Amino acid sequence: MSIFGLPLSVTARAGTNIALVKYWGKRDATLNLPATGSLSLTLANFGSETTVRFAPDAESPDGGDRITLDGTPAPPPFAERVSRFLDLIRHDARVGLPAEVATHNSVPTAAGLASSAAGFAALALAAARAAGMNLAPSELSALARRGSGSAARSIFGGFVEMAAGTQRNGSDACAQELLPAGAWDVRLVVAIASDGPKAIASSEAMELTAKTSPYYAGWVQAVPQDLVAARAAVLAQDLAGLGRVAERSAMRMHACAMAADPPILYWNAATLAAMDTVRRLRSAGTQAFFTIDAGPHVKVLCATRDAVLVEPALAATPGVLRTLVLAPGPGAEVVREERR
Ligand code: 2P0
Repeated sequence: MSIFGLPLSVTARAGTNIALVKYWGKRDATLNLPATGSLSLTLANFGSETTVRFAPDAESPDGGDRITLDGTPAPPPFAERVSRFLDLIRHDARVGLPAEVATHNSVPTAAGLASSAAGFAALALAAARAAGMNLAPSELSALARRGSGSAARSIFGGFVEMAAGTQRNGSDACAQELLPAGAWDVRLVVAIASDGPKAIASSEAMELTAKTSPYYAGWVQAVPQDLVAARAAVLAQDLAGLGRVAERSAMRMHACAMAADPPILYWNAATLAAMDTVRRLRSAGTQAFFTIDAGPHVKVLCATRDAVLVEPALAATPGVLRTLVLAPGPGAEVVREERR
């Protein structure tokens, strides 16, 4: 934004992240405040790039923001969610202009690989800068959280911890970096277990779980100990310690969701087979540990040198469609700024 001259167009990039201590449930849906903290790994080369420009000529034919996703007009639910998020920035920055938003994803949208984490992190950074706001990283993280809880973590690189916060306005419900991307030589090997969209969107599934699962209170109560153990394991670069917490956190999150009414089950046969592959690898002496998000895919944490064993074992697992080997990556960053 500029009062003088041409509007500022800002392009930002963010990587997706995978939680090792899961976020599943909110304490406030309006401010999107999580019920618990979470801990994640931000990934390289697997995310979103978004360009934002607030300007009078950015208005779409129907009078709203002009929003594209991978070069074509964004589907209405996506565009509405983005516009609602931009309204927060317009309010805070006192900008009364429509925005032009062009998002490109290198994460398959809505496949349980967290495209919203990278998407809202990149959008928060690009839109805040384009609106002339100068936010500290923690403020940017709290802003990204309003778009999607997991996006708060993608503002930072490497291993990241998200705090549940205690303030009613959510100002302390933000993430911080625990260990930068280059500090620990690990990989996440992803076993893609289906090509379809997820069975139920995570926001909706979390709400249903919180309302109907008898295990929800136990889940919320158990997360803080997992965070203490996972944080210590990250700082000590203790793979077995971190892996043990990650598997337990994922199993508890899914157990809690499975006990909702109606039940939420994200797994398929390939998910179970891949979990079995990880256990067999471990029995044979390879340190590998799984986590599973709101979808059937299995993500396996291992040392970089062991990815050459883990990847073929997952690729040969019945029902696994393909595999990806992902490295830790940086936090959200501005890649281009121009006046046009
Ligand atoms: C996580 N997930 O910690 C958990 C584990 C999925 C499974 O955060 O409602 O898309 O937008 O705040 O961030 C996915 O939830 O939910 C997620 P909203 P979000 O990664």
